[in-house]
Amino acid sequence: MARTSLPARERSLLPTDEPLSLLTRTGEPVADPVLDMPGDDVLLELHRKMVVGRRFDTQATALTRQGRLAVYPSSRGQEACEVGAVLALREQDWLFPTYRDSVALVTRGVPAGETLTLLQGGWHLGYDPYEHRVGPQCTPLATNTLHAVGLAQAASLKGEDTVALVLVGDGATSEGDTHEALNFAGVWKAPVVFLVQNNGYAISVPMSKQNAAPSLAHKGVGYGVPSVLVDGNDPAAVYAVVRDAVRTAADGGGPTLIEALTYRVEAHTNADDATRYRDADEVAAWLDRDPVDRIEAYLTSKGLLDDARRAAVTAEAEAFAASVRDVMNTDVEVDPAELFAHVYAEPTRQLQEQAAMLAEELA
Ligand SMILES: Cc1ncc(C[n+]2csc(CCOP(=O)(O)OP(=O)(O)O)c2C)c(N)n1
Repeated sequence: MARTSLPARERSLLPTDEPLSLLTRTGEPVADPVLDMPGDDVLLELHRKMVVGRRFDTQATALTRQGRLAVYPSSRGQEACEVGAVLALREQDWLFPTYRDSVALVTRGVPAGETLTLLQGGWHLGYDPYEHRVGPQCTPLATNTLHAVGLAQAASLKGEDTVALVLVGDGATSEGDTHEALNFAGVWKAPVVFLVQNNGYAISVPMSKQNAAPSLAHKGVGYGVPSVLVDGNDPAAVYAVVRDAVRTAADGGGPTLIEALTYRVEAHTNADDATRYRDADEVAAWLDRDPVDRIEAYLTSKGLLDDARRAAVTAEAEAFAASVRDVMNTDVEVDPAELFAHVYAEPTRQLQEQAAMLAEELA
């Protein structure tokens, strides 16, 4: 059905045909009729946090090779989403990330060592969710969508000014949880923002094998949730659409579904061989759309980023990577019996039996 022949209400929920963008791939500004270019201070902060985030990402990948991290899902290439979305949150808002979103956590201020505890296998969760207003990094796909809607609705019932931002991948939108979460977010007009980082693949499964809709953002219409399609490699645009969606939610306007078109440059995790399901030309084409290069080009052409500032940001990123190495190179004392703690308030008989078996094996 042609867009123009749809009833006005449905049309208003649909995304634009082309992804929204504020910067071309070579960093020239694009005038958008709806989105405002973020201010210079925000753009400089986006750049700083993206450079630091990328360095953190390469450091974490290196730690897997040194046996210091069990597994690491890189978000290289997705920094515009990881950083743009988090900087658009207010202090009182909550973030619900996945395993891929360590850079988002670090951007939110969770200490790197605490962020990486889960992936190191040191402890169930290395940080206090309440301290940073960051839910546990979830590894079961899409469970965080339900947590986000639940928290957002509870906050709304309590009269609190809190918005929940949930990050998911394209693959997670095929899970029932995402549909249940979108449905009730729409019914309740819960203050929640769904950001789908569509990086093209669910491990080796390409988008074409799991989605028949024109875009993932089109799915919002069925739930009465307005949807936005954005260039996910454009940090200015991602920041602007998430900030607008957070404002709408905070003002009582309900949820927004945002699909950000991006690409995972590295393999799914260090345990995956991406050359088995995608070719080098495809990766090269996306490297050409690099989000860090894009904002650097814009800031440099505007005279906001000079060699001195670039060097200072690089030095900050290097110092941060060194601090991550220091934390991760320190051996942690882990008591295997703690694996069973905090699973249930009252441990079940099965858990008690398993704990006893483990204790016997280790004795
Ligand atoms: C409920 C559930 N089913 C299956 C898996 C196995 N699994 C782990 S990652 C993944 C693909 C996820 O792809 P996507 O949501 O696009 O996120 P990305 O890894 O690309 O960021 C799958 C199927 C899982 N973790 N949880």
